[in-house]
Amino acid sequence: MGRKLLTEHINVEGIHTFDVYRKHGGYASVEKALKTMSPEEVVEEVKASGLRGRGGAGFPTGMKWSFLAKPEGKPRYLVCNADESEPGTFKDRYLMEKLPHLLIEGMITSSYALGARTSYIYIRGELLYVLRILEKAIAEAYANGFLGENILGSGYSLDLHVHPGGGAYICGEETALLESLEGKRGNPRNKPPFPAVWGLYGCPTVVNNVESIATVPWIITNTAAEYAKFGIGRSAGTKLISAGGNINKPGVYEIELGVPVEEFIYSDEYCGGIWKGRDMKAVIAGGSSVPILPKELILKTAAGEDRLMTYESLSDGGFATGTMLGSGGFFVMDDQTCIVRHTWTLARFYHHESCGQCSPCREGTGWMEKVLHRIEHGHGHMHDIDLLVSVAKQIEGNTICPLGDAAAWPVAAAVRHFREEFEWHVKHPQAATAPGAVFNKA
Ligand code: L3W
Ligand code: SF4
Repeated sequence: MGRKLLTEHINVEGIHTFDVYRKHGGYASVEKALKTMSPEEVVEEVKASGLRGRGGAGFPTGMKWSFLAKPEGKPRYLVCNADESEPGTFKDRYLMEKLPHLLIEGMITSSYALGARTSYIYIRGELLYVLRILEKAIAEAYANGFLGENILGSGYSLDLHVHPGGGAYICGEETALLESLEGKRGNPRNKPPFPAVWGLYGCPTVVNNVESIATVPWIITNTAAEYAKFGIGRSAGTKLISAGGNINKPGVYEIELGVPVEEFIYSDEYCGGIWKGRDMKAVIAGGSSVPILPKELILKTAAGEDRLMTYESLSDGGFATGTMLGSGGFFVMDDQTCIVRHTWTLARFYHHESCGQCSPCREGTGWMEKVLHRIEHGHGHMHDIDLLVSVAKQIEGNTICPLGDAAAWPVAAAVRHFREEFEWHVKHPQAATAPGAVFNKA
């Protein structure tokens, strides 16, 4: 069994309450930071840990913190991005539901490091019951002197609010989230300026994912040096993986970064293999926004080495042969899965969720959905397959926010790795549209 850093006590009865959480060592990082460390020392410790953002981009957390501008007379904010909406990703919900005080502890210690006096948790609007859990836990933290004025007599004060999200995938993009938090429509802003300079209400703001913030308590309590002992190279620590699809044991797993992909999929400690004894066809390793990989490439890199669950190994070979760790939404498809149908479903999602601000995304996602719909429904032409690649290329890199790329990459990768399956749909429309029909290479 791998060591659990965040979820060690997740199944302890009553761990969602202040008293039980405290009994199991909870809030130690707040005591340590506020009583014995300067804010700069906390930032340095997080930097030294090698922690990278767990929301999808993998940007070094300590570096992001050190970019925070400190202009005279302006407040600074910490905003937790809890708008988890990436298809296939459900680890933040699990963490907040089971361990609300871990996130609150991370918010306090991180806010202290950043000099924030007011902080926010922006939670996906649909997760109303989790919002209630957090509100209850926040009230307990106030009642026990861990939030509010003069926390633990340290002179540091913090108010923490939970804010329900706007009910759109795009509100999880950090600048759209800030717009939404300000009470406006969640349209992404152009970057730069980054939120670290111009964030909430035009003030310097750090936006971090739930899991990133929930990792800070362990680092501060146990030291960066201890944290850096977990993982491999630039992929330090552990990562929560939301495992789903056609596997025997779907769920959330905290893995030490560096576990071989094959072990993750087939061992009983994790996914337990493919359901119904079937073969595996493909995997989306990091949430729906990352390129899909066929079985051969998800298990081994192009050089024939074991693919590992790390930022580097999963992206080995770029998009020709690799993918991304992303948000850790690990979705496995068996040999009965239709890749064309799956790609169309995703395209429909991104088209629906595009905010419509930039033409390549607004128009391109619509085109991709339309073309995929006709291929899937037996009306496609051979040139449609290249048209998909061409539209994807024109979206990539030409949009305000990453949703454009997120819509383009899965389509381009599906055609790159499963062209034969698209061609089969075009050449054999009747067979392809029969109920339950799936392309069979043999
Ligand atoms: C200051 C600079 N700050 C970069 C900050 C930036 C942001 C972070 C990463 O998208 C990805 C996306 C989804 N000065 C800075 C700087 N920053 N340079 O660093 O920035 P970026 O632009 O690389 O990414 P992002 O906008 O954070 C996130 C992908 O994640 N994804 C989506 C996951 C969705 C969820 C969910 O629903 N919860 O996790 C999955 O792979 O496509 O590519 O903070 O400000 N010079
Ligand atoms: Fe909106 Fe799409 Fe442009 Fe992002 S890329 S700003 S979602 S239109």
